[in-house]
Amino acid sequence: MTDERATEPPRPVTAALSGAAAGAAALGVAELAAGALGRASSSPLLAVGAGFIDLTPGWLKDFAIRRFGSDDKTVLLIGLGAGITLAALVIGLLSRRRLSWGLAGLGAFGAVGVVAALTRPIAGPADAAPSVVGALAGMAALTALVRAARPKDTGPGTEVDRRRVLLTGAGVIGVAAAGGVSGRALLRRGDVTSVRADLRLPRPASPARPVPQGAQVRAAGMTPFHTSARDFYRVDTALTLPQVDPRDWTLRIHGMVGRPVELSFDDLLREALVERDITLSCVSNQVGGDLAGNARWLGAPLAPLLRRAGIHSGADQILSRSADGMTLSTPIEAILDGRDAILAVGMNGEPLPIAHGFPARMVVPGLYGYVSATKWVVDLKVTRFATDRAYWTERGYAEKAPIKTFSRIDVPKPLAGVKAGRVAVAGTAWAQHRGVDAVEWQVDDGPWREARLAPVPGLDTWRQWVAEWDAAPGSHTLRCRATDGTGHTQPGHRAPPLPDGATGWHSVVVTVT
Ligand SMILES: Nc1nc2c(c(=O)[nH]1)N[C@H]1C(S)=C(S)[C@@H](COP(=O)(O)O)O[C@H]1N2
Ligand SMILES: [Mo]
Repeated sequence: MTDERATEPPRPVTAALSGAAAGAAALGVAELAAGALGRASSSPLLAVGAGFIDLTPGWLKDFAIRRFGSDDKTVLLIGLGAGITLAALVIGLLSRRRLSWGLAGLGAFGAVGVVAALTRPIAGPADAAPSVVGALAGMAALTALVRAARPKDTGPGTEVDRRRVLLTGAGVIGVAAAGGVSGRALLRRGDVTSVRADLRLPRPASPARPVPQGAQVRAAGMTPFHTSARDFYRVDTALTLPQVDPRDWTLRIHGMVGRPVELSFDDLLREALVERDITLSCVSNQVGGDLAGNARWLGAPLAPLLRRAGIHSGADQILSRSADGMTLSTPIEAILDGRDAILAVGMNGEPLPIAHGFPARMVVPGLYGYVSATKWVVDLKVTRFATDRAYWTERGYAEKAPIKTFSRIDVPKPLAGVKAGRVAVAGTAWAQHRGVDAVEWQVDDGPWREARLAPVPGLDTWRQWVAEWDAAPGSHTLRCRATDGTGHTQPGHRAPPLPDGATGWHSVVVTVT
């Protein structure tokens, strides 16, 4: 009798690899299903990744941004991939003991995908399908692989049919790859890159004020006054960029209003557009950090749009929502007080880049991005802070967050070596909508001295500063602090970004030889 050997399970390596292959087939087929649906957010991989982002508390977000910057999402996806691979190997090993255990493991995976996809803010019931179909495909693949690897009774002894194992394995990997590749290709159907490239924006009814001569400090390594779209920092929770076609785009203004409004993109372009230089900055920016950028925005003023809808008294918040379900809350008074709060469609003379909110985003000078700068915006609800809470507010950030008065040293760079003698010390300061009235700088613990301020077109952009330092040999610490238009000076006390923006003086250590 050969019963003993006939029930002998496949070798551990074969079993583990079978699990990995079955897992890959599950993900590949799920991608294909997500592609067929045309909904990236229904892909279990992306839905689970997005779920992770949503479960991230404020302090961990600040940590991830500090450590990985704009690569934070790549790091998340790599971690997720490693976790899934490990789990799939374990599922393979389990199936060696009993196939049903392996199948249960794949089923559990599918269930996680279903929950993640259905809890996305923009989910519909169909979004469960890719995880279900993927899990079923993975189960079929695992069953086929385990059967193929089972030793067969060949009369004189038992033997594993290696050819069958290899062919089955190749088939499963082929399904995984074909599913993944075609799924991704199908998802690219919705890509709006070419729609954006063909879009022509109208000229502004009110052009930007010219940038005064000298706004740009001439010093090697100095930050440019205008930030190009390519160099502009990016902070958002979107794992895949929302692809919003302007032909389908509408903006709803509703809630505590007399007449709800729905605007098409063409309606928006018919408004009297303004062009303004405005510096955005992120609440997660650390002392000395570079999560800020200054661009020329083209857009429709928000105040008249809201007034046309007829705001009820008692409303104090605009809860804005993006195409991917993100919510941000902005105090109504900041939008109505006369500042250039706009629904932007253009950035630096072009349609908004997709990563920066194409086709429309909010820009409100003076407020951190998370309470004002909604990208891919599709909905404005007029409401009250007491009624509705936005995404980051629920994660520990302040409800209201005016940008704090900030200055940093851009040159010399930290730990730079410089020659003794005349050295240009220069940097960037901002206090949007209050303006920067002074920047002082200090060497070691010497006296504070006033730097020369470069001219600016208005209160809503950052302002460059420069000073001449007679540098003596040795190691020195340079420090700076700004004072805004209300007379408030940036405090030396170090506070972290959470809950309403970092404080502290920026310092740079340099070696003079
Ligand atoms: N839809 C959406 N809009 C968003 C965010 C987001 O996560 N989703 N992040 C906000 C934050 S925290 C900041 S600082 C700014 C950054 O804008 P940028 O990426 O164009 O620099 O966008 C804001 N708008
Ligand atoms: Mo931000």
